[in-house]
Amino acid sequence: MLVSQPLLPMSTPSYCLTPEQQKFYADNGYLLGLPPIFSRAEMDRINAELPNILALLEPGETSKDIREWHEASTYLYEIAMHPRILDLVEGILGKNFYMWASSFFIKEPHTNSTVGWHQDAYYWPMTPHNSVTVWLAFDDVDEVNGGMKLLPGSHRGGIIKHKKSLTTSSVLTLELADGSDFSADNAIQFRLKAGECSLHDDRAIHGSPANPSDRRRAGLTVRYSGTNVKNDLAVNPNFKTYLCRGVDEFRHNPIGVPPTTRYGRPSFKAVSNEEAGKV
Ligand SMILES: O=C(O)CCC(=O)C(=O)O
Repeated sequence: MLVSQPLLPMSTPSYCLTPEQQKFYADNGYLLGLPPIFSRAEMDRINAELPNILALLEPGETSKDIREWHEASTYLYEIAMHPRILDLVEGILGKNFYMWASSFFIKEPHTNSTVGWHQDAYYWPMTPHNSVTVWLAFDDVDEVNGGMKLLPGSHRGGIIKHKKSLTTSSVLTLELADGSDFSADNAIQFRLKAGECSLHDDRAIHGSPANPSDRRRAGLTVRYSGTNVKNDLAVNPNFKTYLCRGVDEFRHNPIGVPPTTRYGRPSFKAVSNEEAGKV
């Protein structure tokens, strides 16, 4: 389907992070309590179009295989590049940053898939660590339907070696063990309404349990990095950047071409450190 009309209005009230929120993020590695990115009506429209993206999955694939489809789908690109989101990210990364990844974490009701404790940075061949994830809630998300948990301050403790997942329920193949690698005792429960988002640092330890509830738990992660961050193309050769704000004065990375089709999937697969056999 070619682009007909935009999914979302682009002229929006902007919200800038306060100095207190910026300090909280720097100290804790995450941010909650932000004003909604999208209204209920906007989220309804976004959710109504989600099946068109899921319909592009091939036999044997799951929603977890939707990685970097913003490169071929204006539906996802519009969300990922929406000014209300970019305003928040600018408050963390500063004037010059790009968007480079998007993926869904969808847990249907009564499903046992989990996300093992991990640090995103362990999976990504990117240096230095100057990346933030926006986790946009497509549903109301809480402790009942498998909402994410994160260990405050863990982004300041360095990158820990991950081991092969012990449980088959984790959608990730590498994880950290609560109790031996770290302690999750002080982990914070993320709660979001549909249309709200959280922010987290690429080194923060986080994960999420299964969804035993009657409610779906769907979120879209979009990843942004400062222009000083370089991807190792020997690991992830199809890496593409979309400049969000400012200028790319470093020119470390290839530049992507915005999509022109509402629902599409790229012909390549993104490659993590683990998938490339580097960790
Ligand atoms: O959705 C989740 O439960 C986990 C998300 C995640 O691991 C991430 O955003 O990096």
